Amino acid sequence: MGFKNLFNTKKILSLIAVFMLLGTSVLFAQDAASAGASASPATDAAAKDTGLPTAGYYILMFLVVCFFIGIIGKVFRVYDLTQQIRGKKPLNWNNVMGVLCLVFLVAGLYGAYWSFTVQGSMILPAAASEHGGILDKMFWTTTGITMTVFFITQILLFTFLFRYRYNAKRRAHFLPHNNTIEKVWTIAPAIVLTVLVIFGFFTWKSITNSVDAKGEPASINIDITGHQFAWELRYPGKDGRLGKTNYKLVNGANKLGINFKDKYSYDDLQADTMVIPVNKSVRLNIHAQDVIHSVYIPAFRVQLNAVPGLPTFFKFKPIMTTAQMRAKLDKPTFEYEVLCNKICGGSHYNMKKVVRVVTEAEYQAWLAQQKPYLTDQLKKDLKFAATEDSKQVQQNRLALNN
Ligand SMILES: [Cu+2]
Repeated sequence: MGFKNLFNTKKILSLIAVFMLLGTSVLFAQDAASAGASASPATDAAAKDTGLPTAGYYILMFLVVCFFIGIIGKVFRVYDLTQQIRGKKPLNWNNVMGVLCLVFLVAGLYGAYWSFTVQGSMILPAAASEHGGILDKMFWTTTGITMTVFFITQILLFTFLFRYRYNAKRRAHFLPHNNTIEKVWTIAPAIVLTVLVIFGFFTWKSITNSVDAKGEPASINIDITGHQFAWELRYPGKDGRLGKTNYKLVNGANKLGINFKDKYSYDDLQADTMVIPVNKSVRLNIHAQDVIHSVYIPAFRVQLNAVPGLPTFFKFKPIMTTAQMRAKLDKPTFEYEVLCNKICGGSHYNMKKVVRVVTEAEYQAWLAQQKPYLTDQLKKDLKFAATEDSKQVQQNRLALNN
């Protein structure tokens, strides 16, 4: 047997397919194993028990479906041939394709309906922030318009395919060009898209308009800093102002690089939970220390990238306390959350913190319990007191020299 016979195209392709199947199965198995290894033995067992199919399973299922469609096609072909041998009318494939188009239309429309009713129930609850309502309105307007267009065009497309399928008795009308049709299908979407874009532009402008209205009390300034893989929060102390930061000052003890020469920084507070009072404007100052992260508070419809070296901010006003939302959703354990919405690395999923919306009194009580960033240890490390002393010494020296 020659070398060529041993390795023909079919054999090589089959071998590649087998290797791909094995490869993906092994990869998926490793993923499950490593996920289990990092967790406790109990969760390890649970991970193995999930019974999630591997990529190989889906590829096999796909091949099986293709195989069955092939068989059905062959059955039709055999039927067609026997009809011809018997001298009867052969199968009209145009009718078959036309009916299949209708079947596809009905199945597709049912699929759209199914995804609306099944996934539709998973959408976010009503916005818990002031600007969130406007965003929701925009979302539903866009969804309404696109869905209307979707249903009309799909129904027309497949009905026309069925209605005007090939018929030997009918001749098709040749339409090389029609300016009116060209104008209609260019101008109509252009108008709709322009309206949507302008609507979005003004909505975004109203949301991100940073200027405080006259007489409006200043927003509560909260710094949120993303790093792999956590969010750090910084609240201003009694002075209501946050001290400056500088990335060059970042070290083990001063993880945010707070410039403690700035007197506003002395009383800056650290917090583990983002607690904010209801119906008060909050200004989130957004920073990142390593890669691009994204501050995302879905319940408030807040999302903005956290870019290293480019501080940004997002102002919003929560309108519903956590307790009110729990009662509304009938979920006693519900919590608002701030998440990272950029796949920023292996432990990206760790980047979440609880956000709790409380009454003003509860907020003040909570704030009083938070610890300052400038701890006694940090004061020692930074020779904070020493600098004050050395200034005094220098002044004394100056006085002596004079
Ligand atoms: Cu991140």
